[in-house]
Amino acid sequence: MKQLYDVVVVGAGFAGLYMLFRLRGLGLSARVYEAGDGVGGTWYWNRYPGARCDVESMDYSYSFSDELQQEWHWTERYASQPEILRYINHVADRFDLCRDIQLSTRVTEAVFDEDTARWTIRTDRGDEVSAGFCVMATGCLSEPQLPPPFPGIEAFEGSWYHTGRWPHEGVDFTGQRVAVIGTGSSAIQSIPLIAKQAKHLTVFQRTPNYSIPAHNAPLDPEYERQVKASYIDFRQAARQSRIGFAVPVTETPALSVSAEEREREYQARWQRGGLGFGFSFPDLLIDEQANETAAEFFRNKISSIVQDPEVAETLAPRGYPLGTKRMCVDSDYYSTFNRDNIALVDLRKTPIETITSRGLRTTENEYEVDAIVFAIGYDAMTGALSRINLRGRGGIALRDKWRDGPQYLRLAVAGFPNVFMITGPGSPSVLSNMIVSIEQHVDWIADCIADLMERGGRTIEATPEAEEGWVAHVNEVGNKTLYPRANSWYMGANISGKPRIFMPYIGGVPMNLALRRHQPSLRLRRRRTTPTATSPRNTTRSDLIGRFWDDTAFERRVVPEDQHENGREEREERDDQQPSAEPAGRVLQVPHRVGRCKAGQIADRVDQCDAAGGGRTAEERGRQCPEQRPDRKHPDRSDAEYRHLVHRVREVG
Ligand code: N01
Repeated sequence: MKQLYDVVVVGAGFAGLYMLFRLRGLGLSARVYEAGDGVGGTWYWNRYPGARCDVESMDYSYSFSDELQQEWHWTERYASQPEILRYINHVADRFDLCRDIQLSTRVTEAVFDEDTARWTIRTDRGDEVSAGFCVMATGCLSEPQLPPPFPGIEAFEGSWYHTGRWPHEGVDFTGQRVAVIGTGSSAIQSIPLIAKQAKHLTVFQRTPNYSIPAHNAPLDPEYERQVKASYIDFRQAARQSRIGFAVPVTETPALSVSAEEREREYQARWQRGGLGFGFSFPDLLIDEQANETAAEFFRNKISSIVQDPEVAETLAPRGYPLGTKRMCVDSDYYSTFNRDNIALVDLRKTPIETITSRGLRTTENEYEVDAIVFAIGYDAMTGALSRINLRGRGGIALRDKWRDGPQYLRLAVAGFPNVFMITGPGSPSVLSNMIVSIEQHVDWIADCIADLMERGGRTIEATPEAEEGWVAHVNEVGNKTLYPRANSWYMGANISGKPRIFMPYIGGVPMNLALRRHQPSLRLRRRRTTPTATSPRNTTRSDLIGRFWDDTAFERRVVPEDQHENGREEREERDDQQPSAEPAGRVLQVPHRVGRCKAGQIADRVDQCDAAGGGRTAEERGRQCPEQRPDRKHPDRSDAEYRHLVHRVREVG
């Protein structure tokens, strides 16, 4: 007999672990399947030299437990992979999560049964279980581009590695001739360390990147003390920023200030280091000319660091706007090209023809090497999801539905009831601090499941119209920016044959946050209850969700269990997309206003949410952030300052 669970979670990285924590809190049974031999997701696999997070460590951590965030101590401004992995394991142990996690197990298939409205999940180890809900915590950058797409790879007699599948025991390149292919974040972090160890390193670059110094250092104890003393404010600011961590912003467009003033701003941000550079001016991602001023600043920096002018010119990014491929954050990347044991090959001039038994051959030269490091990235955002044979209503496969590009409603896909995707396509995810987005999505999903159960419903899913509208909105907002100008993995351009669509949502974290903020707490009732009609005086959390979804191009329906004998009624409801006058809990169908949701409105909405009150986690709800309480303004921050943190979103809109 199949083991029954309320929820199956796929993946035990940051998202899967917190999802499990929340499900436990609701009293639900859950099973987490993880392909790795340990928890940690990205941070379990990415063990290449120099791997570290380019979001600062005080920001890149869970906020759901005050005890956890107070007791954990980060040692550096930017945490290294081993330290982040230690943190994740600490969280797993501290909250006793491992007993519900099955490691070394890859979910291969999940199939929806319309009669029972349950999912059958199968794994590569022969498990076959049944669950009411499936949560995909599969990560955005977890499906490495493997095997490397170069002919002749099987003939290579040396060793080769992909940065995203690095050997746990590490690799000693001492005395070796090494090739690194790729110059994205993984390469830019590993190249300085490999160059120090190897006898010789050749870097094969197809597209030069914009990389800014990290200025990494031991964590300043005074900064740590300050953050720990005001964590609620700190997290609040992160959630209200478009990218999930607060950075100083300027309101004045780049071209409306003098060249000297622009230079001063760029220089100050270069000096501080990190991804905040992208926020030097509000128009950098929407105005090509403004962007060019920042790009030129980078090129000048590169030529001032790299001594050989020809190498400097090869490293100088041109032809696509700064920030439209993921910016990199490095330690000594450009200066590494001043070493005498490193060479740079420009693949735009001399592409790789083949890997040979002794190295690789470009259209111009043959390079003999002992080891090749493929830092060539991932089938991003959709790769891991498409790899699972996920079959929804009528047996439709997700990978078929997504053949021409992902269709989604931020957390859900039409035709796939009770499946949620954490930080999937169409969400701010990879454009944000992942932990902030993850917590927001997980909280929403947990509350939604609890709500559905409370209302006696059995399935919830996106409607095709709302899904279509959301995809159109994501594209519309994305197309107002310069992002589509680059051949980036955001666009799926790095994978041959992948549809070219801007996959993440540029509207920012606050929009999703606003969804969350409108939800008062809810206790799961274990027995089914008779749904009651809503009234303004007796507003339930679902109504609030519904209303907000209305405002944000979402639509949801709840179909009660007793109407769900064989899914017939639900299919019928699906065919009728008119707003329903059904009482809440029976069928909740909210009219959607697709396309009207402008980024500016999103920001305004967030301000309103603050006024509406409502904390975020159970602990925070208990304590209530001062900004959210009309009677207690925070003494150190004005409303204007907080509004300031809801930056850039208006400009993008
Ligand atoms: O992968 P990438 P990554 N022939 O796709 C090149 C996150 N991350 O692993 O630009 C030749 O960025 C490709 O060239 P091009 C972060 O979000 C975070 O480095 O496509 N070259 C590019 O140079 C990041 O963006 C952190 O022309 C080929 C490189 O390989 C994301 O993960 C650290 C090629 C791939 O770069 C992915 O980063 C690391 C081919 N056939 C990663 N195919 C931190 O938090 C690809 N390339 C610090």
